[in-house]
Amino acid sequence: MKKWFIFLLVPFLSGCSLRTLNPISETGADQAFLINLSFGLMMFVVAVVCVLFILFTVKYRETEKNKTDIPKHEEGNRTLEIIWTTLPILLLIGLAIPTIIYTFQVSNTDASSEEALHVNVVGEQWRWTFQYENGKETHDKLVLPVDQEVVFHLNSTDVIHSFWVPRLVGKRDAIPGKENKLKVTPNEVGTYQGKCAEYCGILHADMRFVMEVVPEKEFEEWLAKEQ
Ligand SMILES: [Cu+2]
Repeated sequence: MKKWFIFLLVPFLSGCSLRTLNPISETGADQAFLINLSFGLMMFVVAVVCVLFILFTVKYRETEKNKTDIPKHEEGNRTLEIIWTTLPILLLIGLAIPTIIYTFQVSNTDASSEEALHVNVVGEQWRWTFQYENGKETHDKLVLPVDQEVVFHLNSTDVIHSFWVPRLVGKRDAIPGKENKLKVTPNEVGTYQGKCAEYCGILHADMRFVMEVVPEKEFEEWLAKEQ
């Protein structure tokens, strides 16, 4: 087997369930849209550059016929200069507008609704603690009701950690002495993996947790139960 063949096997290594591009929340979907948009714009630029590169290499290559030609001297080309100045500006504006809108939306935890569920999330080397409003506390297991807005209050007792449930929403840091908030509404019942996304010491890779999204009634029962 030739060595390059090994690269064909790469897609089969994708058994990991930490996926970000099929989110179960609207905020996650907005973020996935931003990823797709920036990737799409980037691929557009890559495609244009590749096509022009190939076109010019072929068109202006040296042949027997043009070997002794001296190219015409150009003093600049206003049309071209306007095009390659405005096009990147337009691309960046197209990227900036949705990015700014969605970034402010996800950061605006003050706009959370009255009946939002508040959960304290404490990161420590190397586990997660989740504290509910009634005093219930769990480790490495986060249970949430479906279709209910939740505001996470992130904190840490030692070093900086990063709270991340890939299918729910993007990462947010848990910093000692500073509360970070994250507002999101999970819209699909299921069990999801979460982990610390900031290197925080020797057992960082083991700092995982499980997020269970359950129907409202089931959540109420779970919350009322003794720990
Ligand atoms: Cu950590």
